[in-house]
Amino acid sequence: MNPTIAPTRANTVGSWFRPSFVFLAAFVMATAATQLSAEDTTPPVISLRGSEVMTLTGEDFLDPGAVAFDDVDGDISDRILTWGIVNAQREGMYEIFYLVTDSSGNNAYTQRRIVVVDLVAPAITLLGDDPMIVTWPNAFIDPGAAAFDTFDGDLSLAVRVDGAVDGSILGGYTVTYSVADRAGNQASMRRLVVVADRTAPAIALSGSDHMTMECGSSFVDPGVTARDDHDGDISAQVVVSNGLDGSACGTYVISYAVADASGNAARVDRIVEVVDTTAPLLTVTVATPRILSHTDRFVDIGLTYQVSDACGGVVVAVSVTQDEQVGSDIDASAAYDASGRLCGLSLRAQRDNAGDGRVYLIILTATDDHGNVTQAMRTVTVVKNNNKHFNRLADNQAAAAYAAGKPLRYDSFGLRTNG
Ligand SMILES: [Ca+2]
Ligand SMILES: [Ca+2]
Ligand SMILES: [Ca+2]
Ligand SMILES: [Ca+2]
Repeated sequence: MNPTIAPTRANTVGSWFRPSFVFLAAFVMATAATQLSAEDTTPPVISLRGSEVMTLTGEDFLDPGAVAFDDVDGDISDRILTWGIVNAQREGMYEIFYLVTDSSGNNAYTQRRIVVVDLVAPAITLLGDDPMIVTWPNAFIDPGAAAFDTFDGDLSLAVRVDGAVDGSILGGYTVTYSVADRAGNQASMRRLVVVADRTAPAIALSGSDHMTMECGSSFVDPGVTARDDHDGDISAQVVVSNGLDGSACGTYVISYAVADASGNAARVDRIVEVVDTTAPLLTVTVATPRILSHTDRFVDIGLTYQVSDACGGVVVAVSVTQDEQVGSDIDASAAYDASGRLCGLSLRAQRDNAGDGRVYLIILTATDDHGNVTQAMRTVTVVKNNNKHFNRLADNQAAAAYAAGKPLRYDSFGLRTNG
């Protein structure tokens, strides 16, 4: 009895039912009983193409089929009936039966065994990045992994995860995903998770971001403070890039740079303007502040001076005025050295007859490179003789001229200069 068997031709596998040899034998016997012929009693010869036992490891089953020859009918391969089904995606032992009958009802059969085994490990696919960066101090949220097996299908729910990630501690962590199929084939994949500090430090200027300093003085840097979310106070690691030249006027940029231990960098700049607002230092000495009027001769008054400026060069100019004019002669003469620097001054030892003596007011003007000016003055008096009376009058005039600090009425200088 085999009411559910539905034989089909050629290699087509037509039923989910796996017929046993017992069912097949019953069919053969029934067929033989009804179709035996006395003329041809020799059954056909049926033989398999390909191997009698086939092993599949996941690939589709392609039946190589069988051939059949009969002594009377010849090649009757196209009459071969085939039973059986192979599920190449399910492990197991399968049988395919091949039956042929000649035109006189003689039967022949054969069979093939197919062994389906799973030798292929599941495939794991990581979801999300690998490596995966987790920004400290956030927790690692595992995107998981998918697993698929050619025999078992989706095994994602069976994936086992090993390896903890502590988002509060910087470093690299390994998370392992593993799974096995029903046949015991193992698969695993690893993900590198890096807990990283990705936030740059905060760096802040102490003091103003735009400072002014006097040329020639020392720059006192108010500094910066640097604080990192992970490393804390890293002010001591700030690197200052300072091209400041405090002896030269100009605008300078001081850069403060710092990086946290993870290499996140921060920078801030400060502008420093070096300015010269300080006038030169000037001291003047006259070795001969009083000269006698015996003749009209020129007398070197022994003028010396020291001048300096904290920032750059200084030019010194001299002017001489006097309180009286006698004739049109030249009354003052300045000397200059080879470099054009004032190096001496001679005045005419002359006075009119008013009897109070002549007063010269000598003004030295020192001007630095940036226009800052210092003036210093001295007086020289011309007395008729050493008479105390006349001396006192002349000295009083000189003191008044010095105190006034203003040019006197007559210009003695500029009549002749060498500079
Ligand atoms: Ca035959
Ligand atoms: Ca497998
Ligand atoms: Ca940081
Ligand atoms: Ca100056």
